[in-house]
Amino acid sequence: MQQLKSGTIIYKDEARKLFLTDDGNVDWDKVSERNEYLRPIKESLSNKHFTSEIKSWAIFLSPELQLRLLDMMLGGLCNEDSNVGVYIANTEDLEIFGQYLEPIIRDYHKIEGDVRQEHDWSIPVGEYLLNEIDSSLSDVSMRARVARNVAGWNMPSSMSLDERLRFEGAMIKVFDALPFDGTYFSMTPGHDNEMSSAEMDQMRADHFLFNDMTTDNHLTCSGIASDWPHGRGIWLSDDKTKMIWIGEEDHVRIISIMHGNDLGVVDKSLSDLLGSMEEAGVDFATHPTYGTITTCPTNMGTGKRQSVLIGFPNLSEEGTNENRLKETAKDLHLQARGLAGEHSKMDENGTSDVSPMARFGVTEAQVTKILFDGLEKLSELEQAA
Ligand code: CIR
Repeated sequence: MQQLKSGTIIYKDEARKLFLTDDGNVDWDKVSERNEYLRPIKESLSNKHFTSEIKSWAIFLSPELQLRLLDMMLGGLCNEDSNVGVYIANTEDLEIFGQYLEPIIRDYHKIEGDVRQEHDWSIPVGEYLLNEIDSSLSDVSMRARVARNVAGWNMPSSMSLDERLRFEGAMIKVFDALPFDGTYFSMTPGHDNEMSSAEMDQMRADHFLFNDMTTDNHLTCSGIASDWPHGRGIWLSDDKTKMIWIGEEDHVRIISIMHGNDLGVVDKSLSDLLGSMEEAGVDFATHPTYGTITTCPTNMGTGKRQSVLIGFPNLSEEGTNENRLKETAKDLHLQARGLAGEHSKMDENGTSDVSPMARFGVTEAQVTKILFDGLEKLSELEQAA
């Protein structure tokens, strides 16, 4: 079988064919062979949990379900750098393929025993003040987002072009009902709300808009980036503090970005926006145990990621030793990313996007507290470094 090298971009139809028999059924021996090849390079969770028992179970699923299971695994099978390697494609997949997916989710989130995701948005304003950690932190870029998928629609990796366009139309109706003034900017060619390339560039420079998804083979081979840029866009509030992405890794990413020093303020802005979508009738997909159903198992639970952009020149050695900052943050259960998301670089001031790693088994309120407490400790270590 052709071995896909890192950096190769392929799309779902092509990816799937690598693991099919001539008559179009899943060839599980090819899946096993590929996993054997990948294991010594990097063992993703999808690879680790594709045990001989799971293979025997998969072979007896209906041909249609076997294809659906293979589709979910394409991200891991087609990328040598995959960490997780599985993307959920339908909101009912956790029921149908739980035997395979649940061990992956539990492994990633280190879940032991019976845990159920709880939600709590009671996050105080005026308590998590960054300038009380360090007086220089009075005007910090603060971001909080939740990933959500809407019940009744296929998830992004399994949507057709027509469904992507209908979904965008359904969301535009929701935006019209929001109690916030804002505008929808579409990336769909020829759309009434199509944004210009200058607007797109500006939104990316402002870190409002997501990147071109076709440059990431995890997203292309799994089908998440299919039909790009059709059905994709962003709703942006007039005050530019609230935004909703359409058609990225999840159906919607609901986001608030604010400058200031009070983490609770950005949470309030985000929960107001999330609540107003629910009031407008959007039924987000949830699972009784795992909470919010997201495309990537890493986001299951709260789907919430909260971050701040702060410089750590000492711990990062003026940006020359990003790993030192990353490892120090990791010990505090925080992730320190570069300036433009995962796998991007920090600057010479060691400016990093710092967020708690936990998404599942913590509440939304706990995510904020973990961020604040972690920043307090990271700041002390920065001073001492
Ligand atoms: C992987 O398995 O490495 C990719 N599917 C990405 C995992 C991290 N999740 C994410 O960026 N949402």
